[in-house]
Amino acid sequence: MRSIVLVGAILLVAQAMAEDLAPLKAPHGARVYIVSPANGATVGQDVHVVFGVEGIAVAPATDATAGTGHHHLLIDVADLPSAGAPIPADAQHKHYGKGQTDDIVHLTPGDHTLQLDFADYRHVPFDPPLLSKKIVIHVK
Ligand SMILES: [Cu+2]
Repeated sequence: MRSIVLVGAILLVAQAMAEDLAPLKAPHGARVYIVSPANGATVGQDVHVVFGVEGIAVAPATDATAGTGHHHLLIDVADLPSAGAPIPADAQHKHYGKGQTDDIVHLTPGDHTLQLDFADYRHVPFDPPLLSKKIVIHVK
């Protein structure tokens, strides 16, 4: 009996959390793009990646102002982060929660894909998601 009550309480909390993470609407016309490197570029192992955004403002993750968000760089990510949940934080999902608009990433020789996913202060992607084109670079 007690465990049923406990499970019920956990489900209620989980439901409340899921509702809290409903994706925010992306401003109409907003777009995100990789300024450099160019798609198909051959680069050294320390890659300067410059992030571009239009129609939505960059802000630190501590800033919940509507119409703002921060960049996430997806490195060799095949499956996009799911809607309604924070983007994972690991070596393949880099967060720029201070509002950075570029980074130098160290990559191993070979082909790699780069893609930006611009998300809100909760690290949750917008609806529709603000994804850059996915580019392929060749690392020497
Ligand atoms: Cu983030």
